[in-house]
Amino acid sequence: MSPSPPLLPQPEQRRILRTELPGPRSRELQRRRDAALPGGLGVTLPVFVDRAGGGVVVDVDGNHLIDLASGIAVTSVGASAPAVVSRVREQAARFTHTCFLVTEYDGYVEVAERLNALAPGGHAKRTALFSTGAEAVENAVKIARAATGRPGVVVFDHAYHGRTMMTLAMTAKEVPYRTGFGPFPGEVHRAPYAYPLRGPGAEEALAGLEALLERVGADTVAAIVVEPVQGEGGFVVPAPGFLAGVERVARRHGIVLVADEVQTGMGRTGTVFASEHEGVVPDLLCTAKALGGGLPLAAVTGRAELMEAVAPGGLGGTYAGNPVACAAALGVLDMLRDGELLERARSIERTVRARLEPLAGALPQVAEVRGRGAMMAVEFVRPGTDEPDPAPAREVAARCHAEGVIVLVCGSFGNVVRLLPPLVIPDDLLAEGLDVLSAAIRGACGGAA
Ligand code: PLZ
Repeated sequence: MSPSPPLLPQPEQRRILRTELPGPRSRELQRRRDAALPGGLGVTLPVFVDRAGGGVVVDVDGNHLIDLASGIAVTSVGASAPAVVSRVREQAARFTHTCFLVTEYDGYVEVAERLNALAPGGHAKRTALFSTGAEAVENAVKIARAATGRPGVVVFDHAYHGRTMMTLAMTAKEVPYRTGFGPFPGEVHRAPYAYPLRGPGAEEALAGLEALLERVGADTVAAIVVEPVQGEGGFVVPAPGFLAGVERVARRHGIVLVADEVQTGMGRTGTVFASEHEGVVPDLLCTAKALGGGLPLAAVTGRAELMEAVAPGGLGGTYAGNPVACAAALGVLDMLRDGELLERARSIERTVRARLEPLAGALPQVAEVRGRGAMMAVEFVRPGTDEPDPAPAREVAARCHAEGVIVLVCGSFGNVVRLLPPLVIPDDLLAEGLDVLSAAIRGACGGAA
């Protein structure tokens, strides 16, 4: 057997534009894509990637783009972190798959042990692994129903939980996620989320939740599923007291509190889990995205007595907890251990606020700069109103993309530009990305660049 080749050095951590974006090779690949793939698969920036790492994505035309997206909050430790890549290579050489339901391997157990230790709360915990965020959320619902014997699921305005049928029933935004795909599973009820910019406040939203429970019968509700900071819905940090209030309401009615930390988890917000910012202890915690460091891995971590409510054979999946993905997760968990990446997330928040908050005062279209840690966003409105305006968000993103900076748009109204840089992005690259973004915002809002 030939020895494995050395790891590639990290791509040069610098923005380099060699062609217009997308360049000729990307455009050629895009033509093939358009002929071979359905249009229902959208794309943010039609650039094809050759390699990626640190804070840079290198495309097939040799352009180095600044990555402020991390493949939607996945590559928090970088897209080719040696701690992940070397474990993945080693595991892939030993075996790629057995199906954990057929014969077992220790990597799965170690990921579970480490998530049990990291998740908030000192109670006994268990972890079951899956492949995608939606699958984790679906399984949390199954576990909550099995444990309570109740059917109902409460979710919130602006929520996003995935694209499978149950998680689409739980997701709030109609276009493009749900349109044409119904009917969806029933027993899903929607309560108000305390969205500081658009109201209601924490107390009013909690009263709305109580009123909903009164209406549907609290004793028919198995789970309240909440994103501690909303992701696709607009990077909404709930008003202080809201999450803790939701936890109190859930406890009062014997309802299982499920935190969907698919986007917020694994250090993204400056703590390992965003629930920690308000001292909330979820009964079940869903993780995915950054957990696998780029490989598909998801988890439900929760109270032992709830997790044990499902009969043998009730949980699983052919690929659930794939050994190569578990190896990657162990690399991610190693990198999170000393707290340095959590501090990086907090420092990214300080840098982003210092650079972007002045724009909120200077430009009437910029309603708010908000977020936690390395999960930051800018919301746009029509000047002089609080009416959401998607046009500047779209234009800001287009200007950034043309300049080689990858940003994403989100929000129920499509009017939020969000930043999810890898936590390992070098300071100077982040600063340059923010310079491009600030100029794009000024340009799109008619201010001087
Ligand atoms: N819960 C909070 O953010 C995924 C969606 C991308 P999957 N968000 C990115 C797209 O348009 O499909 C997400 C999330 C939260 C669940 C999910 C679902 O995770 O791994 O995409 O299934």
